[in-house]
Amino acid sequence: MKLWRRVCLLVLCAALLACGAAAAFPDVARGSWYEAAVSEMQADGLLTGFSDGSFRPGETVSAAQFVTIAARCAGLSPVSGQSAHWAAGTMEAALRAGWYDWDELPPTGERFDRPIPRKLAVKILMKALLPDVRGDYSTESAKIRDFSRLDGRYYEPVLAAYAAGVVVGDAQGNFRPDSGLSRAEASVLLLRARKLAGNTAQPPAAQPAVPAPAVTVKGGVSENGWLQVKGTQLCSAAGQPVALHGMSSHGIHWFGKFAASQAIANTAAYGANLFRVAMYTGEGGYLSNPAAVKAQAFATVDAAIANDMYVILDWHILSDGNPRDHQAEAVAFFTEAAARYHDSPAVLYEICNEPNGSADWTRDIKPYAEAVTAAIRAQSPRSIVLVGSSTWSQDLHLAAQSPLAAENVMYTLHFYAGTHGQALRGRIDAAMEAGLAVFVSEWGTSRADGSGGVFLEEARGWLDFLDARGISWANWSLCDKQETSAALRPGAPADRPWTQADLSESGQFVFSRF
Ligand code: IDC
Repeated sequence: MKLWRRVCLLVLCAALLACGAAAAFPDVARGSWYEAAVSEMQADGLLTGFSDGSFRPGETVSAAQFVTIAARCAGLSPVSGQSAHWAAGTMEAALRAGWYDWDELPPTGERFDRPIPRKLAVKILMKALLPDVRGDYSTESAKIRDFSRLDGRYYEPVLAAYAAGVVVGDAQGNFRPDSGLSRAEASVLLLRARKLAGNTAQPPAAQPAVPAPAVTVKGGVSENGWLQVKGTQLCSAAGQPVALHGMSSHGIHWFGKFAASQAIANTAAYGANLFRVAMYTGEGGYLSNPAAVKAQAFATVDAAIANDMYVILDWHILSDGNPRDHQAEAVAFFTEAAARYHDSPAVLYEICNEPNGSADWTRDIKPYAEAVTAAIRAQSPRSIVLVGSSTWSQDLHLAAQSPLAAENVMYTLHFYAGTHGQALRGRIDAAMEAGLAVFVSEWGTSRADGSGGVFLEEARGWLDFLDARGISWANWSLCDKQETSAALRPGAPADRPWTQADLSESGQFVFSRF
């Protein structure tokens, strides 16, 4: 009898518990297109609804709600947050996991309760649940009628989501990247991604061969001394692989105040061990006003040296696309510079920023590089020389077919994250395989015209790629110009240390990567 009562009690409890877990949301319509998804997610403890018991399927999902559900789906635990918002801990964990960037949802929380745009929701769910899926650009973009409205920053996740069938678009075939989505829609999308993640978990997708990160050291001139090139790697005097990271100035004849001592020291304070002195030759620069611009360039080099930083002296050809046109001036300039700095291990010489137009590697650039390198070596035999190639320093493959015979020469590759991607990365790998040492002496988070974006997702991919290969870089540019590649906000001061608020979106990202 006693036993019987206990069994009854147990059965009753179990019934109540099951009932509690499955208590359907009263506002989820039976037989609706989303009912099955919401019930399944609820049964798995992924959806909890509001304290009044409702689910509010038609309500627009907020960023905090979406990230919270995605975190439950992916098993991501909260860490300590940066604001008092109820979701701050989960948001911080998602940010650190790289699901989104700080500028998309600042950790200070002011956008947590706003509707999350579809493009960002898709990015987050792909990162959280299907990070290895990729979509072919032409196949997938053809499925999206309003593809032209999608910011390039979201191409990768959105194309992947279409390829995986997580997103199918509305009745007109539009993705509507900037609209919000309802809580019902969010549940359907997340459940689809979760199921696919479960299915794709085994067997693991074949990983592309990514080289193990090169173990490089940082540190300034006093630590690393005279640099040398060993194989394809820049090394310290002691032979240890070194990576230099820092900012390029904008044209020093325009933005000289950000190429002076305090500004350079400010980048060092964030961890930079390199500064690039962009001395335009055309555009009203050195060739128009040699004495003054040279004095300014040398003063900038001196300021970098005083901060124990490596410094690139850059003969910044741009509108004057063929370096041969001013070879005599370059030889004279670098002869004087190398004589002045012959006993300083800090200075690297970049002898032609970006040959372009008709400039040809074999006919123009290589003979120019031989002449200027010889002039530098006559004064300073050990200095590193950086050589650009045709097509704005993108034609590494042409340099690799016919490299210079000299030692301690590196070949520059310039990229802009909103314009250049896998094709140029492929050239770097091919050039390294052919034995070239590569230096990314200029790159931007923007498009190649210095504006647009910023493309932080793409930039992150690029920097990870460079880190894995021990490749050094300088970012364009340290100035407050109204263009997205500028690292400083318009009006930022040049005469005191900077706070985060002085840095642009690009600057905050780049400085965090020094
Ligand atoms: C751009 C500057 C822009 C300036 C323009 C012309 O960002 O403010 O008006 O030059 O002087 C390069 C060049 C670099 C460009 C940069 C962005 O080396 O001088 O700066 N870029 O367009 N190569 C590819 C991109």
